[in-house]
Formats: sequence, C-alpha cells, structure tokens
Amino acid sequence: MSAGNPDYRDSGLVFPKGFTFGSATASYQVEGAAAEDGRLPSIWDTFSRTPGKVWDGDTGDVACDHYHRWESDLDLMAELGLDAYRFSIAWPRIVPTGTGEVNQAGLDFYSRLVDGLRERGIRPVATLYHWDLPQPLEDAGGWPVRATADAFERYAEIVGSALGDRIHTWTTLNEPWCSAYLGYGQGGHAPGRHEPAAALAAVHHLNLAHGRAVQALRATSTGSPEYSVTLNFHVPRGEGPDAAEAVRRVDALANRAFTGPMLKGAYPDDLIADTAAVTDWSFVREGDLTAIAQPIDVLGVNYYSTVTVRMWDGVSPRETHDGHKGAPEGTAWPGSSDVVEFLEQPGPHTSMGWNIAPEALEQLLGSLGEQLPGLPLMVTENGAAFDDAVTDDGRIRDEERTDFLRRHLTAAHRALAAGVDLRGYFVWSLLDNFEWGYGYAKRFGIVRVDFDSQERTVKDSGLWFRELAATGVLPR
Ligand code: IFM
Repeated sequence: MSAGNPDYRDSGLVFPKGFTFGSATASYQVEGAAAEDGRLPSIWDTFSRTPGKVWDGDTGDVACDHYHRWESDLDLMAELGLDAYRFSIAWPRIVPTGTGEVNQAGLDFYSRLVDGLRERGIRPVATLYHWDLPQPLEDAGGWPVRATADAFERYAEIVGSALGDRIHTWTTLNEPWCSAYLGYGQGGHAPGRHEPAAALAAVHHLNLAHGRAVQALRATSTGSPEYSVTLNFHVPRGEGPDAAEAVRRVDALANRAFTGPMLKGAYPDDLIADTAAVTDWSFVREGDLTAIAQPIDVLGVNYYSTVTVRMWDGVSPRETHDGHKGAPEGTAWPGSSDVVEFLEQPGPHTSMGWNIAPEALEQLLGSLGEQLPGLPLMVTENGAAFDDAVTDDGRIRDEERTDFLRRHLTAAHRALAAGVDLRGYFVWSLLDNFEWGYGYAKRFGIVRVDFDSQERTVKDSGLWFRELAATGVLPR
C-alpha cells in the first residue's frame, strides 16, 4: 500500500490523458416501460411482483422512465462531460421469450441509444446481461441448465450483428457472482432459489455463456470493439487463528470461480475440493473450459466494500454479515457456509450498511495487476448510497458521496502510480434507480431522480464529477 494522505482524501491528483471517466446504469434499474414494444417479463419482473421480495413492493415497471427519456438523459451525460456510458441491454426486449423470435423494436431502441451517445461524443459500453433473464428461460431451468448458455450465445449473435458496428466495448456479464449465488443460493435476488448445487451449476453456465458470447460477438461485430466482462471482486479480510483458510475459501468462491476459467482456463482445485459435498461438477463438459477462456481486452472491476471472515468454531451463533440481504434459508457460500462466518464490519458505512474502505480498492487493483499481467483493468462500478436531502434551494449537498468518490478515486490513482494498467472509472450510478431488493429506498445516483415527477437534479457529487471529467484532476 502506498504512503500519502492516510485517509485517502487527496485532491489535485492528475489522471493520465485518455483515462475514461464514465457512469453506469442497468436496464431493469432505469428503463421502465416493462411491457412496451414487445418486452416480456424477466425474472426481476416476476421476483419484484412476489410479495415480500422487494422493499415496499417496488418494481422496475417505471423506474427512471429512461426508455422514454433517453434523449434528455444523454443530454445530461453530455452536460456532465462523460467520456463513456456503461448501460445494459435488456435481453427480454431483444428475444422476449429467450429462445424465440427477435424483437426488432428492442434492437431499434438500443440502436437509437448508441447513435445518440456517439453523436454526443460519448463511448457506448454495453453489457449483455445485467440480471434480467427472460422468464421463460428460468421456467426451463434458468442458469443452472446448459440451454441458458446456448440461448445467450444466440442473443449475443443478434446484438453483435445489430450493434457491433458502433459499440466501443462489449461486456458479456455483470457480476455473475450475484446472478449465481444470490439468485440461486442465497435467494435475495431473482429468481430467489435456495439450491447450493444449482448455484454452482449457474456459476459454470454463466462462465460458459461469457466465453460463447465473446466468440459470437467477435464473429458478428463489424466494428472494432473491445471485449470484456465485469466481476464484483470480494476483498476478504481474515480474522482468527485460521484467517488465511477463511480468506482462501471466500476468494475461491467469489473471485477465482470466475477468473480461473475465464482468464486461466481452469477451475481452481481448491474450489472443487471445498464444494465436493455440494456437487461433483459433472456439468463441466469436455471443451467447456476452452470455450470459456477467450481472450479479452479489458477486465471490469466492480468494488464497493470489504468482507471480514473467520473460520466458525461450530459452537457460537454463526455470524452472516456478508453485506447482502437474503432469505434466511439460503446461502451465497455453497460448501463454505457451515465453516466460514462473516463478521460485522466496523464503520463508517454507507446507507447500504457497507463499510467504506478505499484502501481495499487500491489493494485489489494492485493484486489483479500482479495476477493478470498484460490485462488492462477498468473500474466499471464504484459509488455509494446515502440518504440524500434536498435543501430549500433545490440543491443536493451530498458531501458524503463526494467524499466516498474522492477517496476511491485517490485509491485508483495510487494504483495507477504503482504501475497498474487502469484505464478508467465508472461511477455507479448516473441516476438514482431501482436498487434490486431495496427498491427505490437506496439512492446511488450522482443525479437525483424524483420518482413522482421524474425530474432529474444533478447532485453536488455530480458537479464534482463533472469537474473531474473536464480537467482530469481530482477537484478540491
Ligand atoms: O445497483 C447495483 C448494480 O446493479 C450492480 N452492482 C452493485 C450496485 C449497487 O448495489
């Protein structure tokens, strides 16, 4: 870790020329128009309509109404001086049944969006899957079955052919950790299943979908896009006599279950051993690992907070503070849930209850740089939810969020200074939006959305980020 201001509250740091400053959103979280122009339900439509699953019964039916307001939202991005916009494509708009007919109206929407971005000089960074699986695919088994990876490959061919002449960066998956473990193990995310073996099968089929999609996008894109995947890396801190063992187990499940096959062509032996009582991994077929390990141009890194882990003594009440609210009967840690415990993290925290630890971002980027030499990195999500207040003059003085961004951008800069090949930083999120199980109760935006009027107001953090994007220098 570098020396310097110990609290990571720097200013005046100069980012390299060409460093990307962008913002990110995801389809179900912002678009709304859930039943328009041929879109059919995804697993998140079903889940959010299931009583008790999402705070206050919120759904993405309207969200930020971005589907109708995309032009003014792009104008807003241009006013903020963003270099790039990371959005996701809703699979249920493109192939509404998952395997059937292609919906041209869905492709047209993203085609207009991409053109609109390019007209404004903003690079389109498109994610194919940010969790909105067409419901019929879940009805047929979801990510635990191989056919979902087949359907994803076809979907990738379709979007590659339609948009691959204009996309700057293709990202196959966003945070497959969440799709697999929260969706099928712990149950706090759609489809809300609690099946540890299915969660591990989902890990593999998501990995396979990634590799097949990279190949399909490469075969169909006529421009010269970059290819990437975004992972939400866990930074585990160990406690207790077997701290290293607890850290190793969490790292295997959360990080190396994806980087192993995607970037090194193999599942880690220790992951297979740790999960042996849950599954025999027979869903991995010959040729899969070759299909998965496709070369990519950049690795997307999402980072918010750390976890503190300890081997459980088997006697005291087991602690499960891994930062994700889920069903009590589920676990996001198949094979390790009975041996590892997640301790409550010391503050300060954001309003998600996540601890603020910028030094861990520096550590993570440094460690990835060492593990994956030659692979450029991009922070594709980082940001914070706080309970914003609008003052009488209409301003949102979200000092805590600006402070969070400052500290994490300082961490990113320190990683750069240490030689990490970091290409950019996307703030999560452009807009307050549908925060999954927390509905609209948690606000991550640098732009406030009034969900009654749909009015957008740039928060003070957004003005600060605009200055950063304009100058490339960390503002005061
Ligand atoms: O809102 C999410 C996003 O969809 C994926 N990464 C984490 C964010 C905050 O929880």
